[in-house]
Amino acid sequence: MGTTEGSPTGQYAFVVVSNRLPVDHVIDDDGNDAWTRSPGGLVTALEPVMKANHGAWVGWVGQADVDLAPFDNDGIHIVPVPLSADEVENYYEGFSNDTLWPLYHDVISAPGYHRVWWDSYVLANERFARAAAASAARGAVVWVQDYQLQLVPKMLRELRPDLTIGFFNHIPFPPYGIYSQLPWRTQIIEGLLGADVIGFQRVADSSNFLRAVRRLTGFVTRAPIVEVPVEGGAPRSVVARFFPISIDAKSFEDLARLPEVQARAQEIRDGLGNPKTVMLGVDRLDYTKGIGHRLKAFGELLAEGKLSVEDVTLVQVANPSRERVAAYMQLRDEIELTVGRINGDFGTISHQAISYHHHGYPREEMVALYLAADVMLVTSLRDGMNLVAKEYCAARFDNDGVLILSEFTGAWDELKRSLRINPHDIDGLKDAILQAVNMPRAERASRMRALRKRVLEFDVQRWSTEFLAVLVAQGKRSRG
Ligand code: GDG
Repeated sequence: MGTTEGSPTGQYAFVVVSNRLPVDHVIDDDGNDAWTRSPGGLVTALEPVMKANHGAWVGWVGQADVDLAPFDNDGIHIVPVPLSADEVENYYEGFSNDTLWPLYHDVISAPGYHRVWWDSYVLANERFARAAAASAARGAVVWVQDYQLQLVPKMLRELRPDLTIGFFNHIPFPPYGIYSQLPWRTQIIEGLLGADVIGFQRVADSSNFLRAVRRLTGFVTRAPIVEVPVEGGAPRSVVARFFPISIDAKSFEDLARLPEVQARAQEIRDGLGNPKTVMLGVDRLDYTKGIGHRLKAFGELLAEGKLSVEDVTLVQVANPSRERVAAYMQLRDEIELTVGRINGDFGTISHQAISYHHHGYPREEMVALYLAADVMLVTSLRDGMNLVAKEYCAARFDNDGVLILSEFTGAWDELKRSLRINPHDIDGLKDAILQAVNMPRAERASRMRALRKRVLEFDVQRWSTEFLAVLVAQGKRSRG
């Protein structure tokens, strides 16, 4: 890595670094390059900070071998980082999505440990770090996002010691007994400790991280602080604590209040043959989400005659995801086989058991689905937060609807008036489904009011404001 003297200084006081840029490349009607802003919560939360602080966003455009010059897009300076087809395969699909993702989600699927993947991860992280270093003004605040970029904080600190560096991990941080499998476990910990503040979703994640720090480096920790020794100087303090992420709650409620979205919700119910109960699952098609467990519970309830397809329909949106990774291809086959079996066994000419959709929808349609659903099923086996659970509550301004929520999600720490389930306990899951289907209106309302209060108060704006306040304070403490 280079040194301070060698690295150029950019002009941006606030820089976000994430694997993917918040814009998608499209070709417009005249055949020219154009950009559409992806409407994720992170972008919405950071947009005001970006605009007020002359912000830049460093990330990959999502296509291999596309090298574009930086450009401005609606008040944000966009800095594309190119990735070759090899890097997409090794750094992204390989090390990020087939090593770190399964390892950090309790090895639900077996992680692959391949040295070529790791080498590519190091090189790609270096490229992101250099692009961030070249964009950041002297003393700027840089916020690095997620598990694909865990080496960036250290690399960036070596290039630019003047920067205040934050990192947020969107996925869980595993217990040491699992984390210690990783052949490069010490390098990742050292990479993260380059930051001033390391944010996690849950208290359990930050404690797991602090334990890994103690075991692998021997550095002293006094939660939430890690004292990182500095050669010939006083130790540097790093804050590692939880900052649960949230959603732009008001925008979901605003959409739900639109008459056309409500009309669409009714149309969805009509289209399903107006069953008494509509149950809904919305997930990326990922093995962490427990879709198979949910289908098993529903299938058994139908088989036992405790539910009937005339009364209950399950709508399952399975958003296509990581389709080139083998574990995901296999998962898709398993889920679709199960859906086909359940529909074949229990469906009638007029009533399907499961209405299954392997595609993504516009946000308005998602909100219409939330409004149409009497019961929302979140059955993750492990999930950093799970934003879908929060979106469902935000949309339900009518104080109706029942949220069934896995205790293995970050959201469970906040949404305690949901129906808590352990997705591995199929009988418990079936009981919760029956309880939800039969819950009296007054109980639904009282639970939903409490859930909504939490989600509307602790929104993504608050999350980013709190993280950045701690980060800036920590930066001042360390660098005056
Ligand atoms: C990771 C962590 C953590 C889904 N289908 C459609 C669609 N979505 C949107 C949802 C929601 C988002 O995608 C999914 O967020 P989740 O939090 O549920 O899950 P991951 O994708 O795994 O996210 C997770 C999150 O990062 C944030 O830190 O909570 O734990 O795994 O917003 O609404 N959106 C649209 N159409 C779809 O078909 N428009």
